[in-house]
Amino acid sequence: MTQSTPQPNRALYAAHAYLPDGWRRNVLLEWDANGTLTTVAPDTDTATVAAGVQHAAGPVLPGMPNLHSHAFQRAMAGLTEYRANATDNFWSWRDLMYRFAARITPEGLASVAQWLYIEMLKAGYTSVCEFHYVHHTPDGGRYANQAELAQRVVDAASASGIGMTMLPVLYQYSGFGSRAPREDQQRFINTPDSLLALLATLRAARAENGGLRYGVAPHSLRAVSADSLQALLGGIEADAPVHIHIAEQTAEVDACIETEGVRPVQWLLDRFEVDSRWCLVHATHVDASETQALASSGAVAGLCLTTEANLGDGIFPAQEYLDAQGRIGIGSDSHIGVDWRAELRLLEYGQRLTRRQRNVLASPHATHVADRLFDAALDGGARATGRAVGALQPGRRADWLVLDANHSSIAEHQSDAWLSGVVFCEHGETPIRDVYTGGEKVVDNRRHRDEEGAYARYRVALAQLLK
Ligand code: NGQ
Ligand code: ZN
Repeated sequence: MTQSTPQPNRALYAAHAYLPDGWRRNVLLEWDANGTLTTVAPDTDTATVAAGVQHAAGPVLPGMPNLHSHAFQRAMAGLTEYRANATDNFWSWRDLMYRFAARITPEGLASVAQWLYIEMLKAGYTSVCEFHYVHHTPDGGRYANQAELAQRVVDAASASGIGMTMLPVLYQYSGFGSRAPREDQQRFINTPDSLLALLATLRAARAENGGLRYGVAPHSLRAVSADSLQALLGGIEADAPVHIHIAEQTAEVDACIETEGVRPVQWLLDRFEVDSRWCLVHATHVDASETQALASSGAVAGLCLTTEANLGDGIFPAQEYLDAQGRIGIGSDSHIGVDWRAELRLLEYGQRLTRRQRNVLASPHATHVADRLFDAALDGGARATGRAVGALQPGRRADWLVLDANHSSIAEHQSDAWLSGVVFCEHGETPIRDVYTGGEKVVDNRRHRDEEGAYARYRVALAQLLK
């Protein structure tokens, strides 16, 4: 299709764009008033492009979905990097995180989330799945609007322009065997019914649209029972996304084996119809048979490499899983870093360091590691969002990044090395220049449209939290 466009403000012409079949030249992108791509036409003759159509400032990549976020934790990044006791670990970090969660207010959460989503957009994340579990007042009481905190997060996303999958979390117990919740978990606690009621309230106030989808998240096998998980799934649409923390720490694997007689991923696969609507976050500790079974299920393994490194979780068997055609996506989780390039780099580097090899996650079909991981994280991440994102294709959301072709990570390189430069090189400022979501340019030359005000509000919220 090489025709002029009647809507110059809903069209972009790119000398290079990364389409599902790789880098293509002279690509005309057009989208509709809802922000959905209608035309993706490579090899469009420049002469046929209508006057007034913008030309992209550099090569265009699809925007990356971020499949796992706890927005409030952005405000504690960098504040737990000291040894507080002889055996500092994930669980002692969690105690500190709970103390922080206890201090969050609705206004503070709104400011932190909005700044975080702006940071995500600037880094090239165009969608986020928010695994939202701080629901109630600090003593476990209900806000007048029971969905107050979730609504603040949804509003922060829409103000920033990032696409959102809101996943209200069911947190019911404190450990395997339906143990009673702890005092410092009261803000999180619901039954399946009360969580579904909260979700209904939220949906009534903020309806789904091209930039917003709802799903649910049972927090972990520690926090729900088989019965409550069943009840939760019975209360939502059959295709709504379902995310769960599954096997991050060896202690939870051990506790699962002790009480249930089987490892966590196996437990879930045995009891539920786990398919492509599922995202298993931190499927870190899987044995060989779970690795194969998870890959065959079609579920997405949600990998959060910088957080998993930060918390001392362990290393996921990525090579075996990818070779079994398993789906992956990436998340920034605790937001110790907000950069998909770093997530993909660390995914490969964990393998290199443990195997003492190079280019471990390449495949015979994708010899460039960065290309294989970028494609995999786009596809799996898009599935995890439950939204039509993750590719420059008609029918998908008009979400993309424009690279700076003069950046030292890619300048003078052939296009087949661009993704390698973007993912593996760390040379100064980001090579991501502009970012579009739903066809709107929300980041222009590395600046988000609301950056100054949002950062000022974030600092006020942070000062309040740290007082
Ligand atoms: C969370 N975060 O829910 O924020 C968890 C820690 C838990 C990560 N796992 C709490 N990274 O798993 O109990
Ligand atoms: Zn998490």
